[in-house]
Amino acid sequence: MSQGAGQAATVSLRNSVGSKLEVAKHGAHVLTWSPGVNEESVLFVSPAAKFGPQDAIRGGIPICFPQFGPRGALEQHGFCRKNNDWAIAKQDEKSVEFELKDSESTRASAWPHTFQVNYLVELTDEGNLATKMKVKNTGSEQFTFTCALHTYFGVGDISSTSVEGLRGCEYEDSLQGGKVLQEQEDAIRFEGEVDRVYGPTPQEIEIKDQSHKRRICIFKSSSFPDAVVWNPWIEKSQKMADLPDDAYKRFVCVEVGAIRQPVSLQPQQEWEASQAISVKS
Ligand code: TA6
Repeated sequence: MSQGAGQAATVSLRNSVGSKLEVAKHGAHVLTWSPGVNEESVLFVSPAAKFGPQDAIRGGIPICFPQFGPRGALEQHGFCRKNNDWAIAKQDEKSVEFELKDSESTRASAWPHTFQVNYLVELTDEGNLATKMKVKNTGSEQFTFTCALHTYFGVGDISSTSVEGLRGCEYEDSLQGGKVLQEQEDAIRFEGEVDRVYGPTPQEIEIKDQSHKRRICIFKSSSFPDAVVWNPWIEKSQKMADLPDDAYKRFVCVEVGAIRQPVSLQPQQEWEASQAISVKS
């Protein structure tokens, strides 16, 4: 472990082709990922991000579990992303697996179940970023959860960025009180705040980052049936203390998850889901 970005205790991985990533133990939070040697991280982290033990880090890949957003009685996005009890279960030169079990504080929360989450972060030989999340019901009663990997992708300019692959998908528009609509566009563009929960969605979604002349490809397992597309734009950014006012121009969130249909696990039942991210010119 070392002290990485913002002085959080982090694990760094690097492979033979110079790809590298950094994960904070706090929240098992992937902070940076560079697919190629001397390349900037593909993930966005706010210059004003906070890294305290109670903070949700603005950027990278926050883990939203056991609740996405305000969809339940827990705090926004659940307790996982701020949790300091993640342990390193396994580590080798190209991967690290974090493990979180229920604790006194989680059992005292509005989601008092006994559980185990394992989160594997891997740098593939090609330099791609692969993450897999497993949830096990280690208790004696059924429970349900919603979750997402709330990935912040860095882009050169949000105004020349689009998200592709969701045409025809149903979505809940958070800006219209969750009104259900259907995506009509091949390419979702940004001319204001966008906050939509799509689902069900295809396994492949692409971010076209024209300014950097690249495509960021997301491949998710079918057990992540949904995808959130979010950019706060101007007004919401100005209300966020951990995001500079103009930083909305430099990222888009595409968040794979199980949101619209909560996941139910019987005692001893397991669920897993994964996303792999690659960059193409
Ligand atoms: O990404 C979708 C969303 O639920 C938005 O509504 C916005 O709240 C965003 O997450 C960030 O949430 P946070 O709690 O990290 O500020």
